Amino acid sequence: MNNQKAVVCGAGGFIGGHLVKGLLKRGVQVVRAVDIKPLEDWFQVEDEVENVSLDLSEKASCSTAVEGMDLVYQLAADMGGMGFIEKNRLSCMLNVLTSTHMVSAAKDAGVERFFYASSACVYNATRQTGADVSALKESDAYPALPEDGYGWEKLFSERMCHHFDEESNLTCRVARYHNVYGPNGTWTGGREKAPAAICRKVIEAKMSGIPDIHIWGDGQQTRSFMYIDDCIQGTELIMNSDIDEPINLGSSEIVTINGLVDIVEEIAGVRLKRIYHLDAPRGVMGRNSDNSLIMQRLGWEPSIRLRDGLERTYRWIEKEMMVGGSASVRARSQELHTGRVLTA
Ligand code: NAD
Ligand code: GDC
Repeated sequence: MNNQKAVVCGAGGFIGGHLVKGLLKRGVQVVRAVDIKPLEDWFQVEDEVENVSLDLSEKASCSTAVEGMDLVYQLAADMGGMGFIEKNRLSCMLNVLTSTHMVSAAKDAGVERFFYASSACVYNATRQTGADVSALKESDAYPALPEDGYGWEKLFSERMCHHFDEESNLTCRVARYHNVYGPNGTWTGGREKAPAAICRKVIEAKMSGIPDIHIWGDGQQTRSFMYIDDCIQGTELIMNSDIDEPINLGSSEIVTINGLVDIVEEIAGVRLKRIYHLDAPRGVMGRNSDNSLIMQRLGWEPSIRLRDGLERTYRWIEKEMMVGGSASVRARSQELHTGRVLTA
């Protein structure tokens, strides 16, 4: 792979930023990194790469992004955690422009391999109604009843990739990521997912001296969370494999949201009063990744323990919040405490 040229799209975001770094470390020649955000807003920037700001919802920009490339990693999407995707279904659906123009431009440019980042949100909602849900296997995406907006777009784009793979010379690989967390991700602002949000809320409580935590839902919901290093390794394995159908890339270590809070409290050395918001965005009641297929095909599955990944994530967010200053943290905590900002 080392003399092949790669572009990472969505490189200014969480997973894309780590992917550029991970590929470079493994000797892949990442030539280009692309994101719609201005460079100063990227989470991570690698100087040895050509870093470009382009709006990939436009076909011409996609052609520029993939020009001269052998490998394309398509992670660009307007997305976030439940707080974002439940209220921005249209923006999520419009990601179809980016996904479609990207795969089409890659084919036109004679790219060899195309990776598409799909999501566990493609799975049929009726299979995720209880906390004690069975782990989702790949076939559980059909008959289709995915998360409205975000999940429909991912499912449609998966199928688009499938047909490009089937009917053109472009080899497409698709991973269904299950909730990914780690340092250098979004931890505030409304797009953050539960692991980062809970770390931030615990740190806010500690710094402000207000010993409460606001939790969305009743805390009994279950999820599995994949640490970023496993995500990057799995992405590379899937990209280089002969797996021509969408495949789960997620941890199978299931935890309740209350259990997640327990772990973060333990890392922080605090116990907080829990306040549950039953009308806050909750998503499905239970979700876990069935890893039989990835084990069968790759002999590998994500294995970083949640406790270990959360420790690293917590320490990183804590550092970020120190830089932000404890005064702003106190003010923010105060807002949360009084219920004026429920979604943050
Ligand atoms: P992220 O929001 O941190 O990164 C996505 C990046 O895409 C952002 O930097 C954003 O600016 C960029 N982008 C959005 N629209 C664009 C456009 N039109 N042109 C160019 N760039 C654009 O998200 P992430 O967590 O790094 O997720 C990466 C990919 O993985 C996404 O496709 C996401 O849907 C998928 N995914 C992520 C998770 C997760 O838990 N993080 C789970 C399932 C799937
Ligand atoms: O946002 P998320 O991590 O996304 O939420 C997980 C659960 O944690 C939800 O039930 C939510 O109500 C609960 N929760 C409790 N408190 C909080 O403060 C909080 N903030 C957040 N964000 N959640 C809280 C995600 C999608 C992604 C993606 C992955 C794929 O759904 O948002 O875009 O594709 O799934 O697995 P989640 O796991 O529902």
